[in-house]
Amino acid sequence: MSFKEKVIYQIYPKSFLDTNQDGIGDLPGIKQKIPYLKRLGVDMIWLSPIYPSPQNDNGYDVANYTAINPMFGTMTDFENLMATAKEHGIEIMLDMVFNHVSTDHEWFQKALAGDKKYQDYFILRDEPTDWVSKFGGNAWAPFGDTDKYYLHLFDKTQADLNWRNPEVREELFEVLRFWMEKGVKGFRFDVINLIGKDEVLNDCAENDGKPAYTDRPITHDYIHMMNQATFGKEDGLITVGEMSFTSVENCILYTKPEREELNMTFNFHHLKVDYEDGKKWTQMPFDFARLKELFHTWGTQMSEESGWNALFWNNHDQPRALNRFVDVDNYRVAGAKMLASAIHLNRGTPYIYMGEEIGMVDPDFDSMEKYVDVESLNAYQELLLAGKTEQEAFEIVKAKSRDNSRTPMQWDSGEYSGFSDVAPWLAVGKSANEINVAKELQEGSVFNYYQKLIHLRKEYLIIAEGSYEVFLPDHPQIYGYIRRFEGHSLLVLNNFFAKETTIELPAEFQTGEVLISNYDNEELNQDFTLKPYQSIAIYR
Ligand code: TEU
Ligand code: CA
Repeated sequence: MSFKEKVIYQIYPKSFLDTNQDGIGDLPGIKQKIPYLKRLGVDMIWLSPIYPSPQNDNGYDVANYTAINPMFGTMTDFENLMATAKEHGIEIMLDMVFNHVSTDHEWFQKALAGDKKYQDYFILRDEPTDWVSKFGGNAWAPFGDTDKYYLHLFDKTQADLNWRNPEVREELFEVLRFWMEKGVKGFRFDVINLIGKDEVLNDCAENDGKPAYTDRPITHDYIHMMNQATFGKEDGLITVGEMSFTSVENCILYTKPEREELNMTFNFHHLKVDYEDGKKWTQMPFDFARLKELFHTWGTQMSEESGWNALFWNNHDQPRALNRFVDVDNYRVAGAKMLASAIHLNRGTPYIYMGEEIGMVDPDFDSMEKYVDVESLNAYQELLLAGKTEQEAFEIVKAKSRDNSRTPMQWDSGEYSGFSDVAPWLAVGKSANEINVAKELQEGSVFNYYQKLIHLRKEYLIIAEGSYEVFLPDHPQIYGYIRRFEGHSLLVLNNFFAKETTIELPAEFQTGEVLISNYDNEELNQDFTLKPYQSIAIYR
């Protein structure tokens, strides 16, 4: 089965299931839930980092790439998880954080101790540039008691690696081989479009310095080298690159098969349509016209140039999409299904973030004390400094914090939502008694809807292989597209609002078959009315 037919499920290990009652999710917890994931029907699970780490950025600060963090279990636990997954026909994708390492990593420690070889593993300069760290503040920090500075595009405990050094590249390629030998079948590469830095680094006032280090031409060379030295040789291995602040032109280059870089890319443009002036720490209703324009541009161009998108609404860095794009108090269930259809029938590989399949929502915390994420805490301080009141700053963090998606998985209505018997590392969301797996499997319909979408992708090749065509580009409520493959067509209509709307159905689809809808099937008349948050897919 090609990566185009697969559906991938993302797990944030810290928050999935705690089996040894320390308040932290673990590998045996994931293993225990493999049958649940099998029932959902996903093909592969992506685990956010499980390696030793001081956890300043929840594991995206890696201190050792080829070991398991004791907090999650042992290498044996990992192998057992792999075996159980395999028995159920589920593959494992690991998260590779290759742009930076934790300053606890022995490479950085040796560099600090004066070892010249390891100093060349990092980006050290006499003078900092004006680049701003993605977690706030200048992106350079003093390197020990030398008079040099090291680059950290993220937290100051995440030091950027020097990919210009061939020894660094070889070390990282060796990491991939290590996990491939264990049977890992997928890699998600963290902010991989930032690895290539120019030889001479210059100030860049535009966009906090991003253009100076993002999607540099040399990055494509490094990814191609990595492909050739490791996964490119292995059939069926899936690679996805997380691309920060990228462009469709670059993502086509990263994913066009003949370039031998990656299978697919994540980009975040569609998740910035509720950012005022492009700034995350603001609040604004989402701009539907902009969302459509992005989906249509990326859909069409990737289709025409044979690039491939990773499709997603949620991940561990994003507030829950239901809270952003849907009137969640009144239409949570219809909205969850509509959002799911919009991407699962689209051209690209869909990703489901844990809890999405039961329609989980943001935790609705009452105070700042509940938040733990480094980015949120820094942003709160910056908002206060910028003159916001505590209440205003809190409201923004509440809407935007990455912790929104990191709260424990809601398994049942137990005290800690069936995640653990003890207080978890991050509080459980308020909705746990209403929204949880046990209840969903008994009486809900979102999980079944996801099951059906996953199944359809395998049954109707048009979903995996069809081209992408824009439908009703100027409609104020509907995001629609047509897929075409071998004489067949699939029309997908998604009403993004709580208001009904009537459209004229093209003649060819009036005689079509409804593949899936979140409302009871109705007749396909020329004048077709979509109900609030209705989604419908018509095949002929
Ligand atoms: O995120 C990349 C990234 O650019 C994030 O800063 C993202 O823009 C932000 O979280 C949205 O507010 C990846 C990982 O997914 C994230 O968890 C890590 O913190 C980051 O890289 C550093 O490794
Ligand atoms: Ca545990």
